[in-house]
Amino acid sequence: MPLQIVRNDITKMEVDAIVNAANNSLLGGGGVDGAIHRAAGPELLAECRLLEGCETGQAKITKGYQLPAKYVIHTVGPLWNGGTKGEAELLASCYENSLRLAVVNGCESIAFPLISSGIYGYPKEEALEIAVSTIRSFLLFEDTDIMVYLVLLHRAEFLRDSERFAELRRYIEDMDRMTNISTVNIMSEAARASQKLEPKRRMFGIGSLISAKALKADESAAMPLMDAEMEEAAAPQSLESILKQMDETFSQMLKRKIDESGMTDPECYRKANIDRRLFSKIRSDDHYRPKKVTAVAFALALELSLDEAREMLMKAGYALSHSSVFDLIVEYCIIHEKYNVYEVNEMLFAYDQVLIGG
Ligand code: AR6
Repeated sequence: MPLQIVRNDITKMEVDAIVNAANNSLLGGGGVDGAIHRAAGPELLAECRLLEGCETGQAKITKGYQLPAKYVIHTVGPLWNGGTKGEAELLASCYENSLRLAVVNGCESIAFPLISSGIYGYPKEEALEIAVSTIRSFLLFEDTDIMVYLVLLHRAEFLRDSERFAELRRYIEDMDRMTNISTVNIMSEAARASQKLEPKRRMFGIGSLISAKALKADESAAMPLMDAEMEEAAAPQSLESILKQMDETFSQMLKRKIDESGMTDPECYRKANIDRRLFSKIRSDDHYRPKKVTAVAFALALELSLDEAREMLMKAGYALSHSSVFDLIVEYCIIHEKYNVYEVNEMLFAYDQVLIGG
């Protein structure tokens, strides 16, 4: 998986390079900077003294000394100043310049902390959004197979409660009510307390499962209509279409769908957050059975409809169930055409689910 979000202490990461969220002097400090210097030993500071500081948004490289990582890339994030002082651009350039420096130095893997989101006060949610979108663009548009880890020290509750995921939260809650699945631990108490859903809202939350014409203002009328709609979706298929589906394997369907989409193979596996070698394996073996996270990644990258996604998953032996949080998030994203695998992974990470890709 070319970009993985993980929860860990960055000083423990066994990668070619770890990134340090430093200050302009490069002479150490608190937070992740302090942790890296402590773990690397005094030789790191000695080498840093030779670098003569670093501009905000730029990056410089040193050896890793006693760290498991071969290199430390020191970058200086912006101090949060309300968001009007070019903070977003500066933060994005920290990721971009660090990635370039890593590639130029032959690194095959790199781990980032969430730069600026601690002592420098950048709102964590926005900092994460910038990190993910900048890394994504780099991986999509630069010719590199570098493996990137975004390392978060703590759980990402801040994401689960964020406004950006409010609709997803409602969707999971609605499904929870409908299916009576136990998602007691899915939502924080704060999020639950802040959500008093009005009937209409709830209906729209269930949203695209119900056709617009079926929506009525009266909540009690919504349920039977919805059941009918779901039954319709589950109507038996013709024998011919079942046989056709049985004939085509996952790998064959993937190749056909890539051709139909007009994408090239690299465009597709990069968009799916899939490693080139894994893609080659799937491509060359018609009977390859991918993991569910891999199959889902391709369904999203190919922007399949929910029915097509279900079909593709079925070929690999999987289904989407309403009693699994992972499946609900995937279903929500497909229904709402949120096909950006990297953003889907942010949602999955927020809910402590396994991430998509391979
Ligand atoms: N592993 C992974 N992430 C960590 C670790 C760790 N060991 N320790 C902290 N974080 P910060 P900044 C997270 O404050 O905001 C220093 O004094 C932390 O939870 O380290 O860019 C420098 O010298 C947060 O999400 O860096 C500068 O003066 C993220 O790393 C200033 O702090 C960044 O927090 C830079 O501030």
